[in-house]
Amino acid sequence: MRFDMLERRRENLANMCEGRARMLEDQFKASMNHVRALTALLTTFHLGKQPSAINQETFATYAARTAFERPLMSGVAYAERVLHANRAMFELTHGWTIKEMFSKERQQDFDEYAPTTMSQETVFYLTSLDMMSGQEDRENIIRARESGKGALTNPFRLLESKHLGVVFTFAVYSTDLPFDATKEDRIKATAGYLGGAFDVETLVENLLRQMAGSQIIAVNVYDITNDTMPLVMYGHTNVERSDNTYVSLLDFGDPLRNHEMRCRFKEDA
Ligand code: WA2
Repeated sequence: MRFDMLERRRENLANMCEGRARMLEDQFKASMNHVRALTALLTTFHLGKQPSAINQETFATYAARTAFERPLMSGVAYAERVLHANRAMFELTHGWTIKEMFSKERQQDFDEYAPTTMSQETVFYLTSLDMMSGQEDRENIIRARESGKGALTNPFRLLESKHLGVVFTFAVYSTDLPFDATKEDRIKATAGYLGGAFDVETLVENLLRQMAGSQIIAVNVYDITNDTMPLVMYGHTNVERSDNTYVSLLDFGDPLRNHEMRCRFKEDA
């Protein structure tokens, strides 16, 4: 191919990749901002009222009515922080026992638990499961509550759907904390966790399929937090960084994680 044609092809790939990266980033951030807004709702109407003005039914209705605000999420849920000393009382009040995430058996004794108490209908199966029993969810819960910022997991297979995705978690505190509160202050004030699953495998797929040129380019998204071991977050075929690949940086709003999009023309295009 002539040099100027190759140049135009490259430019075309760069434009398509950047367009996709910005679209994905915007939808990710919009979804996360809305989960953050939900924490204010929970603080005001759940923790701030005696008795709580939010129950499963109210939460599920509100979550369904605002689902369009979280275009890449399959569902949101609230898990309560329960200390072991309060477990018996908590289980008696709810009329169910706290369960391990994968076996669905009664959770064995630990210092604390994070059972889901309210959920959007689409992820109702999380109810009563201790979200601290899954490694990705657990690490995310701990990081979110110590930082007061939103946290994203590694890409992993989500419960039930088994789709590849990531979970986003935001801590809900029982008191307003100063911005410079210590980790210990934050842990002590933690009342629960609001989170949601980004079903990347189906919802990102949908988004990208709708964009012009989707038949001719292959797109992958990687978590490159550990640069020597990129983790596939989206994509069927592995796209190596090479001369034929354009790389767009992605910022999903978790400063401790890095992501990138890699695009190339498909073999026959
Ligand atoms: N939500 C949906 N599917 C999942 C999942 C999850 N976590 N974990 C594994 N599959 C209630 O961080 C608190 C949501 C976790 C929030």
